[in-house]
Amino acid sequence: MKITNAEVFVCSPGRNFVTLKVHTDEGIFGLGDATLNGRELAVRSYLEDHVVPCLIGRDPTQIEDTWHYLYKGAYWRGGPVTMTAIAAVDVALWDIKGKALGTPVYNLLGGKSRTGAMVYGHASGSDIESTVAEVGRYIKMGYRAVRAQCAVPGMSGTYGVGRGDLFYEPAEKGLPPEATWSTESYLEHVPKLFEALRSSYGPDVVHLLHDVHHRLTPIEAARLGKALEPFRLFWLEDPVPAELQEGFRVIRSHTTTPIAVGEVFNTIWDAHVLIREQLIDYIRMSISHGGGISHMRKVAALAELHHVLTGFHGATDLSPVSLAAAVHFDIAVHNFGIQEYMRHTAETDRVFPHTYHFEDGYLYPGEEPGLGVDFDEELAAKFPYERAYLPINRKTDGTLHSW
Ligand code: EZ4
Ligand code: CO
Repeated sequence: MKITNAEVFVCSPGRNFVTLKVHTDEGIFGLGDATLNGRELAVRSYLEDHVVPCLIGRDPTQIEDTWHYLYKGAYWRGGPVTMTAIAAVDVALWDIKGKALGTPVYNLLGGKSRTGAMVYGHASGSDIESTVAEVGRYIKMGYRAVRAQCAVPGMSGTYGVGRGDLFYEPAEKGLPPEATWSTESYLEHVPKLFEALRSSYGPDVVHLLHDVHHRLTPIEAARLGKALEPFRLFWLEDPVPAELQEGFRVIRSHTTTPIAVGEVFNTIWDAHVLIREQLIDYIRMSISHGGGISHMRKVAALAELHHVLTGFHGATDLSPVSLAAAVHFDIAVHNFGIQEYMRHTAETDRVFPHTYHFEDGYLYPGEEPGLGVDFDEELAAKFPYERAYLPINRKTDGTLHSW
């Protein structure tokens, strides 16, 4: 089999997605997600201008060799643009392999370790009462785990607090909007939210999660982790910016609240110290930003040795192609922890028809060969790219802060 062509599509059925379609001389094609929120066109160019010409004529069954060809062959290793592009090629090749062999991708990854992947959804509200009610809605829909984010009094536009009803979209159209941040108000407010959640729903009906979006210092994060211990979080996510990983030692020495990190990591080299030193409990790298299925298998295997579970990023900026790949991986890999899952808009679901499905708090993959996801090019063309960015975040004195 040979790769004959690969096309990159940028569309915006509710939000922007970059999709790679790899064609072969046997008529089989594979799909990969190349979406990088707020930097979509850079990945399109990386693929179209630098990767696709090198793919033509290659054997699509040589997935591991192609991965190293793109990673090592570039000389310039790693980074989000490169690794998202490599991931898209890798996932498309796994899709092709599954179709060629007539088997779903999870079967190529060792078969099922479980039947479904437990997911968490995002509940948020403008105050504690409405956030508690929103968590209740997710419980009623069958979710076993819910991330709770609440607007902080006195702060405009708290990041991670959804605007829509059951849909969550972190990016905004146009140029980046700006929001304000006060650590003092935030640290006061969050424990009150989780106290209210546990007093409403009891100690064990639902797993509760919270995302800090990299906005605290290590000692502040340690204080928050300690304050949240009575409410038994499933995890506290991205407590500090993760470039300086020593910060996690400080957090770890103060609190037993489980820690999750990694949605902005791109390679195993971003994660190996945190995993080897058992400074985290969940690794949140995703297939689409972490080099694809081939690379994430290595991350998961390293994590398994060190009691770290997977908890893939799965916000709405990861397309249904990513989500399909994640669900196959989640049910196969032994040290799976949880999968983030925010439902896409109806337009997105129509552009990417798929067979994975949600039921009773779990996602289940389809049984057809490959990933079980398709791409409707004609429909996608009706939703052209619209510039959109993640918000900028400033402290109350105007200093730029983590997003
Ligand atoms: O900020 O997906 O856990 N989920 C998140 C998301 C991310 C966006 C970034 O593109 O933190 O909201
Ligand atoms: Co996050």
